[in-house]
Amino acid sequence: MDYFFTDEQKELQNLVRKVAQEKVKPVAAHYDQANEFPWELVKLFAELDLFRIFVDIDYDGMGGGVTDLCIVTEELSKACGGISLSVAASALGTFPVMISGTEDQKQKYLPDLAAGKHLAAFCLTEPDAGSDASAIKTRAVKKGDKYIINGRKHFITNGSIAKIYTVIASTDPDKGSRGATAFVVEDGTPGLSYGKKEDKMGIRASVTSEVIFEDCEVPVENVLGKEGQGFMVAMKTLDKSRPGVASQALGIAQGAFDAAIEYARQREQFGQAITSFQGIQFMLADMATQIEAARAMIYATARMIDNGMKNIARESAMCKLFASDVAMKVTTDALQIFGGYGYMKEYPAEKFMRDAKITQIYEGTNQIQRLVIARNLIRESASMTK
Ligand code: COS
Repeated sequence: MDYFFTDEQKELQNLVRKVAQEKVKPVAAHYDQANEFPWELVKLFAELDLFRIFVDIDYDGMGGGVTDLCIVTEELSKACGGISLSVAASALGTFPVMISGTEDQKQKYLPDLAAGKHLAAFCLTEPDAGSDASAIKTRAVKKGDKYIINGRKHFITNGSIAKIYTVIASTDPDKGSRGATAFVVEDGTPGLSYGKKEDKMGIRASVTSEVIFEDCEVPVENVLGKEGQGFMVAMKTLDKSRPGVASQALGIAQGAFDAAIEYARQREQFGQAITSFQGIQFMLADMATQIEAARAMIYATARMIDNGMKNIARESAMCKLFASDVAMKVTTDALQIFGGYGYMKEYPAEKFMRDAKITQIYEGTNQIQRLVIARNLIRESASMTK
């Protein structure tokens, strides 16, 4: 299918596809097994300007928006869903500055993030506030020209390796979601430390850890948007980044499909390649169709976002819901095509399946995506009948 990418986007796609297949794929199993962050590859991605593509041109970015970020994430995820996250998670941590930052904040933080000199991380989730994001307990108390932050964020992608943390904390607990405020906190700020590094089922090349604030002082200049707008900053950030998770799921699904069809062409049973059996053919046909449907939805939504469409919560949630469910189904079927070999770590199928699972969970579980979609549908229906 043709997604009508510009010549520049096709060039980007070809470049990242080549890098993913030649540099990422051969080391994906190593980083997965070692549970290690791929600093060497991140350096390469920075040299190739992959951290620049989604950042606005005024701040040393390339202005490629969500579409180009999805192209990069899809291609890298075909080779490794964990390694692709080094770019995608930094984008998630960068979006709050792009969405709500002042001119000074943008000038201060975005050029280094665009250069890949620094990574960013987004800190919303807490041990007791996952789906219920407005239940955060991390407190920020204003004292003169500073805020003192106390609390614990967990399951933070890029936690401990990022330089820039965009943090949602409560400045007025009585006000719930209207009492949250977004901040930028830099690595090295006294009172900021890192806790447990998670040992995960999948995306093991990505670092996930606790981020701890103990009397962590940040200047008032580090507030993103206005006090009390933190929940909205978080929601707008997630609206913009969920198509990125969807493209990660898409890449993982495509990678698993490519491995499965190649294996099926070579694997012989009953004296013939297993691709000659209708049981396998129908599985391949369904997998490819689902992948293409996810791709169509993701790039249509990404284009919509880049064209400035305001209310994108529903479409963005739809992308993540659909693509991550496709990834889980396709990677499970790919493993089935590999049969017993698929269950073994020597073959790539089981890693695709492990990496796929998180896409149904993070940046909002798929149950939360359904809730977002339904609320928007009902609101829209009510406004049409008024
Ligand atoms: N854009 C802008 N504003 C939004 C918004 C969006 N997409 N979604 C909600 N808001 C606003 C609402 O308009 C409301 O504003 P007012 O108080 O001015 O009316 C406010 O935010 C609260 O919204 P709502 O009542 O819908 O909040 P809920 O507590 O019911 O929760 C969900 C909303 C469940 C959708 C939210 O908590 C969520 O997305 N949870 C999942 C979080 C997540 O993805 N976690 C993963 C960690 S990040 S890796």
